[in-house]
Amino acid sequence: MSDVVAVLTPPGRSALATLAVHGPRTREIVRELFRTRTGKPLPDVPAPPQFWLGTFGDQVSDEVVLAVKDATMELHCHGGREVVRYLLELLTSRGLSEILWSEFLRCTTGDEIRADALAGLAHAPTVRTAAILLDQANGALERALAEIETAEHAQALLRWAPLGRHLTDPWRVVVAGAPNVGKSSLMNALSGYQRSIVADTPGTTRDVVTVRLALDGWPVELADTAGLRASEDDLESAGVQRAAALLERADLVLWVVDATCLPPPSLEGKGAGGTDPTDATRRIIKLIVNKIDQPPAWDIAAAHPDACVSALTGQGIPELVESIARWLVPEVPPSGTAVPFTERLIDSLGARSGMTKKT
Ligand SMILES: Nc1nc2c(ncn2[C@@H]2O[C@H](COP(=O)(O)OP(=O)(O)O)[C@@H](O)[C@H]2O)c(=O)[nH]1
Ligand SMILES: [Mg+2]
Repeated sequence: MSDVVAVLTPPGRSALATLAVHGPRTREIVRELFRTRTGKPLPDVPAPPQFWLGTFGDQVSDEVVLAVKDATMELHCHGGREVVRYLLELLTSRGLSEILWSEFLRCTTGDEIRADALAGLAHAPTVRTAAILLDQANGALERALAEIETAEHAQALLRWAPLGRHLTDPWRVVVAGAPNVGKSSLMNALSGYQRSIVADTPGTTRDVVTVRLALDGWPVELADTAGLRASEDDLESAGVQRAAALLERADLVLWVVDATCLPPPSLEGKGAGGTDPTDATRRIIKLIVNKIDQPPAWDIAAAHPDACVSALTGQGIPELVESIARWLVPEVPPSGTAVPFTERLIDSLGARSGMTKKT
């Protein structure tokens, strides 16, 4: 194994930066470059964990805190780009290779699932998703995988695959429907602030507007689409095409209809996709009746809507938020549950359960 260095903090200016080093020669190299505050070198074999305040570098030297851990050492230094670059150059000139922080996690934890879970944690958008990833970093999935004996065991783990896919990536929720039914207004009501253009003229939303939200702790990317309507206007047609593409990759479509407008558009293609949990293309479509603050122009109950709201008055919006969370995550795993959270893990479980992935 070679000697490696990785910057653990994000690029850019900040108060502090952290560099981590690992490998057979790193201790010797760090001893050569590090001086404690009293000017002495590090003791021969510092027993971890230890923290030293000192300086690092031979000519220009910067103040650092050196953390000696079991398998690695960390340098906590000033966060300016030039300081970080100087320290990196010092270390690479002595033979260390610079690698990405995510690769560093892999080669120092020696446990791929833990490394992936820790890397995923950096991207977890909500506390709720971070908590599930922490469980996996702490071994929930590793233990469950070790205990798999039958195809049924693998299948049982796959039950959480649809959730596992969204621990770092938001669920995509698309607000769709005919022009003027109140899609942009609904999106604004859900996100709690004015975001899309709202107007009385059909076709005002010419493009796709997205906003990221946490609904009941689940990360959601909400997209407002141009009305699905053929148009002479080229600009708007482009928006309609993008909307169709967006619908293709949606996890949930909120199909909005207008309570005050006859006739209620038909709900073509309503219904969920396949039931195979290894299939990432499942899409749920729900019928949302909007403008219920007005007298209805048709028999709403007969259409069996999934939610009735008024984007204008906010009536039914809290209930809709709850429903969306439930549609996306019908069952919440108890803490400590093994959740497969990468496509690679889901695929290999799929193979062990005898399920074939749909293409
Ligand atoms: N009365 C009422 N009007 C609404 C409601 N939601 C939207 N509207 C109005 O319907 C019109 C079209 O809304 P908009 O959100 O732009 O529709 P979109 O074309 O589907 O995005 C606007 O004049 C809105 O103010 C509602 O819940 N009740
Ligand atoms: Mg609109």
